[in-house]
Amino acid sequence: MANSHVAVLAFPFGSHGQAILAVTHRLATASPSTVFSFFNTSQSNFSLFSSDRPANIRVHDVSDGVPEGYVLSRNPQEAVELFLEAAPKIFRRELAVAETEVSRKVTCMLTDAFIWFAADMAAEMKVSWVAFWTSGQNSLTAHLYTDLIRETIGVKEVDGRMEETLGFISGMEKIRVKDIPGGVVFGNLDSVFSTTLHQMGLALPRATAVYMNSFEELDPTLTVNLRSKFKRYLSIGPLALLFSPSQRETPLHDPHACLAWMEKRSIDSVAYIAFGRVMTPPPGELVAIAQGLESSKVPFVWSLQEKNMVHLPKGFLDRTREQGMVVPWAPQVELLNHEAMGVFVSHGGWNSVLESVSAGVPMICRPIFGDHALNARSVEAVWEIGMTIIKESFTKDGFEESLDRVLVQDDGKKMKVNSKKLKELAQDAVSTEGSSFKNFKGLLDEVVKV
Ligand code: KMP
Repeated sequence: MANSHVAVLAFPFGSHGQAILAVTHRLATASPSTVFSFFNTSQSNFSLFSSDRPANIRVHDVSDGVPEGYVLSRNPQEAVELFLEAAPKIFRRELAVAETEVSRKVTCMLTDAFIWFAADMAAEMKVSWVAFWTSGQNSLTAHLYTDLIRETIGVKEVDGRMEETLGFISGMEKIRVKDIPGGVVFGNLDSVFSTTLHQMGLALPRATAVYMNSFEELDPTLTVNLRSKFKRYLSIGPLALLFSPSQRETPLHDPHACLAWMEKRSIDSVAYIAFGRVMTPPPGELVAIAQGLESSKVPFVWSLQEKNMVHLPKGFLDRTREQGMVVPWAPQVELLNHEAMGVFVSHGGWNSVLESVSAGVPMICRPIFGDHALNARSVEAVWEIGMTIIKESFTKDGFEESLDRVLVQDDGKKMKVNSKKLKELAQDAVSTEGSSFKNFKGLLDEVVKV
């Protein structure tokens, strides 16, 4: 609407900035008269804004909360926690600046769900708060029910209860205690990060709306459960399908000709290995991946950052020149959608899971942290579209056996069938009569109305 001014508050770590920018981009295109003030650290903004953006998105750099002269330790969580502690003050200050610059009061707060204190800011400003959960229904449920899980399972001495399931939460019957994210019942419950997740779970029911990059049909029981918790609950994904490749901003980038190589492979045969930009398994496991690939003879595309290639076994690249390719960058979505693709090997991060589901490709997951183990469990036991890596991390034999199970055994054929079914449901959800399509319109209404 003519006077709306949406303050977008990003969480500047992992893939969060990219996710909220993608949604902001679509909302801004759909509502050109609304101003979107996008608040994010300069470092994160720098990595995001290489391509064009609509003129009604105004980008603001905010402080990362690291005190002058402070030297960060090697623990990546430290930067996250320094930011979270400083963020309420930082965002309040920058919001006031933006209101003056735009000459419009903020009418809606659109924030990453991790920025839970936006609940209080929005209440003070008497505006709506729309929160974005960038992972799945499963992890969101774990954080919403943290108090119930703690009361039922306990918070100390949980070691003996790791195999128990969360049957007391509708939709979580197949999830074991050991699958839930750290900081809920095990790990350091008093860290700034754990407290943030807990507070977020308590604050989200106050939001005007909570939306996420998933689709209702992926987890119908959890969808009903979540809907009962929120004022308005909107699944709008998979975003990559909702905005189809024809609307892609940049032409296809495939510098290593992965797709031409795929053309020569047979159907459902290739293993694609990628762990995203942030997470990589330790060097010993990279060696195990290489050995497992080599002895399995499975054709592969391995997306591996240049700096990690030194860990590959001596002669591996030469010996596997025919079998596969190791590349620093690959067109992931196009690869996954190629008919020769057989299995996606990843950490089980939400975006990877959703991209695999969207392409109908089974998965092998090697969880690293956060919601990865939970997603891997859902992949294996709820959707039955893949598995957690045998032995829970990469070993030569465990990886070879996992590849065999998904690519060769009858079990794997069932995974393939189930993956194809989920892909169809995902496509239905984003079609003009589908749930995600309608929910995106609902989100637009919530965000731009004054
Ligand atoms: C740094 C990060 C993330 C993180 C922890 C970090 C991140 C992220 C999560 C996460 C935690 C619990 C969930 C889902 C996700 O944790 O990006 O249920 O998403 O130290 O960047």
